[in-house]
Amino acid sequence: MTRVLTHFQTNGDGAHVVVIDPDDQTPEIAAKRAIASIIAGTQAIFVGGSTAVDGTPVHDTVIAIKEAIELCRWNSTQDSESDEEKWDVPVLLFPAGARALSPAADAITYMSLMNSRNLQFVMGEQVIGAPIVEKMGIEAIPMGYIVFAPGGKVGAVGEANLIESDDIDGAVAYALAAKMLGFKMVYLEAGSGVDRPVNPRIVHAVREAIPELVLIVGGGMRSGELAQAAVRAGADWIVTGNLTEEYDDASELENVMREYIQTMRE
Ligand code: 1GP
Repeated sequence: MTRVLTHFQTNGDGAHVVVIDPDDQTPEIAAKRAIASIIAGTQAIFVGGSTAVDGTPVHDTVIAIKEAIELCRWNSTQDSESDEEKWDVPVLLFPAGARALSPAADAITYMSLMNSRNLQFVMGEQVIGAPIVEKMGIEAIPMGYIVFAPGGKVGAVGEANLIESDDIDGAVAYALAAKMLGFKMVYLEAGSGVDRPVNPRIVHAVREAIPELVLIVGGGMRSGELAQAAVRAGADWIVTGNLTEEYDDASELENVMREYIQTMRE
């Protein structure tokens, strides 16, 4: 079962993911933001944050988003001019740990924080979560998660040995290790809300080193121009979190995200 992985492999080259932190908003608001983003062109939703959360807000948030997407899909079937495929947007767990799980999700980014000093984030939570995910029967997509300076909260909480923004050899070595370990996706993370996203030169070098893996880049991608630089350097998918959470008004968010995604793809 690799349906969601296929979605990531075939829609890359300038696609957009919204990451929603269940601790920052109610499930209803999360669903509204997800829908506004999808109308604007977002093609996947990650649910999860960098702090350990208990499973309930994660589960409620996943359910609210999934129900809202299904409702929009149904509405689109009633309208001959609207495109039902637009709603083929998977909701993935992007968990901080083994407690942040929900069986309602379409898939889970089964990730290892490769450059953490703490074994718990490299393999510990993964071992605790594996029997739970197996029982839930959701698709697990193996992902190497690599945190760069400045790193933000995830760099600190995840006890990462941050990779400096000019350390191209270091970044490439991690990316190659991710490939050799069998990961299908690699996520280059600079940290949520940071003022310096991952250096496009690093994105480019990693892209060249692992052309067959899905390459995701996030952290501090505040503008369409920054996202465009990462896409031109070879990123398949760009993630934004904070940007989405700045707007309470759905139509305002939709306009901002539409412009962002358009610029990103130019
Ligand atoms: C978090 O990389 C993401 O994992 C999102 O970062 O909040 O800065 O968009 P931002």
